[in-house]
Amino acid sequence: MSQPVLAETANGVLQITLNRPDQLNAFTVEMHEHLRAALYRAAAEDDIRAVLITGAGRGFCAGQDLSERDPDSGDIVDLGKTLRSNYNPLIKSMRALEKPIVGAVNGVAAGAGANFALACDIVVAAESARFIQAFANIGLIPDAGGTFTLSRLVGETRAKALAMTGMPLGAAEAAQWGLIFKCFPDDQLMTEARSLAESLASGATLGMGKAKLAIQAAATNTMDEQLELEAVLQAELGASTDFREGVRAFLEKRPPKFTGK
Ligand code: T3D
Repeated sequence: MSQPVLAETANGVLQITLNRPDQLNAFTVEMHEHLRAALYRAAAEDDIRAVLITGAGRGFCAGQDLSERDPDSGDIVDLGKTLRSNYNPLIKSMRALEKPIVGAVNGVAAGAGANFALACDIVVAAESARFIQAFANIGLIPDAGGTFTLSRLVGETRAKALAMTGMPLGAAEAAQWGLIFKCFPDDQLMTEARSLAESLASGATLGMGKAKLAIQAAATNTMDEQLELEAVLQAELGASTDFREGVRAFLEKRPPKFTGK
């Protein structure tokens, strides 16, 4: 049986490919286990400097695999429990990873699949991709961080409209709204996404990881707290090899060779 998640490294990038194309890469419990393992590996291995996440086949991810939910069984599935044991740890581990994550949304991203995509640090999408808060169609609220992320990315008005209507938002409009970074013609997506991920992986990734943490912290910090956090993190980075190399390379008028240390 094929693996539900493929994880391959090349040129400092761990590429994670959701691999249930016939179900548009919908999440199963097994897929969550594999994703957790891949993200654990991304955190643990120094040679992995950036992560690229995409989907196999025509979809990115259709959210929870609804065939794991039986509406006719007498048992009520505790969705709070499935969120706490699968989706919440997934989103938390993506946000905690001090390495850049590029999401390459190759096709439809629906439900938790859309919010999983939006939890990546830099999201690029194929022109034909759509983002759908499909929860509205089955009487749920956006999860996988959606209620936090959506309003911050596109404001409350648009966040509520997406959540309540479940309307598909095309990639070009998603980029105009600021929901994602950029969209590319379908046949160029993976070349562009790989090139972005590899260029990040060869950059000053220690600093990128701290920038990620600081920008995320700004969502809840006061200005004073944020200024202090910047001072703490900058002190740490000022003692890094990458900082010394960056300044030295500038003064010597040559490209820097960063190691992420
Ligand atoms: O339960 C909990 O733990 C709580 C957490 C919830 C998180 C969530 O994500 S809730 C939201 C779940 N997702 C959805 O409601 C989306 C359901 N899918 C769709 O609405 C549509 O499939 C799409 C809009 C995503 C794509 O439409 P389309 O027309 O391009 O494709 P399709 O024909 O509907 O789907 C293709 C196949 O994928 C099809 O299988 P088949 O008929 O070829 O054998 C379809 O059943 C399967 N598929 C698509 N989405 C799911 C799925 N199978 C299982 N679960 C899915 N979510």
